[in-house]
Amino acid sequence: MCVNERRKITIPPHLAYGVLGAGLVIPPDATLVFDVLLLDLWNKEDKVQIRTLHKQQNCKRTVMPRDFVRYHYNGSLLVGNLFDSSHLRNSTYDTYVGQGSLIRGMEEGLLGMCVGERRLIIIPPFLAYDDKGYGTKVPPYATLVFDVLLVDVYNVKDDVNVEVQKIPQPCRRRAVVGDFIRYHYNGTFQDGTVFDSRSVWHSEKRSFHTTKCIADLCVEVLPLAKCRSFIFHETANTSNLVYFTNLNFFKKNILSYSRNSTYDTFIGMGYVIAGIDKALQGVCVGEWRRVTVPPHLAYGENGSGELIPGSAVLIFDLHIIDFHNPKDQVDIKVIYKPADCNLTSAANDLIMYRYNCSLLDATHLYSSDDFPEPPRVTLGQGKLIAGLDEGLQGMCVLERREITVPPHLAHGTNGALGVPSSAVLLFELELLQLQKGVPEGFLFIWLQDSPEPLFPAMDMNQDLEVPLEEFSAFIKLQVAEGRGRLHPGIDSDVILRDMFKKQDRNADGKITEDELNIIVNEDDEVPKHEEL
Ligand SMILES: [Ca+2]
Ligand SMILES: [Ca+2]
Repeated sequence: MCVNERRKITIPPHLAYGVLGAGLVIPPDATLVFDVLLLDLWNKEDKVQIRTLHKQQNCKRTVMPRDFVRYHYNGSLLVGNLFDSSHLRNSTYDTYVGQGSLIRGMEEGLLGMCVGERRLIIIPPFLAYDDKGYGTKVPPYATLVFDVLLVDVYNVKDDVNVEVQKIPQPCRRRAVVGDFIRYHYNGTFQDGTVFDSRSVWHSEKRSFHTTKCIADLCVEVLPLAKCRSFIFHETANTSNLVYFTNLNFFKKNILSYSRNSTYDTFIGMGYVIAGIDKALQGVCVGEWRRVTVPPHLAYGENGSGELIPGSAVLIFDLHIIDFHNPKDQVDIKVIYKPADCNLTSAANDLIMYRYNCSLLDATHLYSSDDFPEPPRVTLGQGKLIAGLDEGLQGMCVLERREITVPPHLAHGTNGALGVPSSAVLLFELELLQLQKGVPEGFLFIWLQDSPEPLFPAMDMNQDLEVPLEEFSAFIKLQVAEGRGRLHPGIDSDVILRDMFKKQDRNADGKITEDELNIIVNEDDEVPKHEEL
């Protein structure tokens, strides 16, 4: 007979109670008819039976003794009567395996399971509740059938598991503790269910760069001591302090998190769950990592809000956009340098240059090709973001460079149009033209010692006065012969008129020796040969 089989068994008297019958119930020579339903069947030699109903192909970890598991189950008797179900309670059964907290057959039946696997585990009574049964629904000597779906497994000894999925080459630098990183992530549970990253803000401790710290939020978000050290953490090269801001701002920013904006934080300083803090160390820009974080390095036994159940293993797919250290300087990589490179750009020089600017994930931001002609700028006068100005110095004409500019030397924590907060920028540069400049405030400088005495040299026809024409001719001669330099980028006749006016103190249209000497003496405090 099979379990659940029902038979009508007719037994003639000579195979039953015969001529005697049995007491008052069964008369002599009675044919007996039994209606039999087989409810259960087992043998002392039976073992736990496992039937796999579904199993992932890619199973890297299976349940081992002392693991902690979370699973759903339906428990039924052999005939199919359901006696218990985690599904009806709407929560997984969570327990250690191999420590005697389960019936023996279950301890054995869970071993070797993968997350996402579904098994039937059939347990003979002597490995279940034996002669005692359990409650009103499990009778003594019942074989039990558990339909188990494994949701989660980890071991308290587990560390963060990092699988590098894609790593760009070359990886010029790896992130370390103290770096500020921007990354995207997807978070799932081990069974593949996505949890909504937007809603775990209160635990994920995002950092902000703003202006105010509300004490009660600090208490809520971080231990106060930690919050204080965070408040007074100063980022290099900026006067910005790093703060947590008020609750509404905090919520609004977290809740507006989307695939289009990165998650930004300092690494290794406790602003994110411990497992992520650890897993971010050693990443390269552009890298993809899958990180499996056991609950003791995530949200622990209590989980987080409605979204992260207690003791849940979390899997994060991380994509690193960029990172930098507040101490980083501009990184300059020379792509091409002409053989003849004597004249190089410096502060005060007027240059024309080409550029392409992008984020480190290759998102194009802006380019000189977007304009009718390449830009001209005087270096060293605060007209460009600091890192670009620095990266354009020391170049010769036709030299090409790639420079990496950390945010504190670019658009900082505020970002700019199209430039996210705290973004590292990559510039491709080519110097097209270079006109050596003069220090700020000067119109002309001597490149060699000026003639001594100056006035007779300037008064070329020796009539003791120097009108504009003579003055202009003299200065132009100095420039032509390499002894002096005019301010680049301005019409030289305009400059010469300005210079002449300054020297011609009484404005009679000519410079005299006295007028020239007064100016020279007034300018004594500046280096002698840099101005007339
Ligand atoms: Ca003259
Ligand atoms: Ca005069």
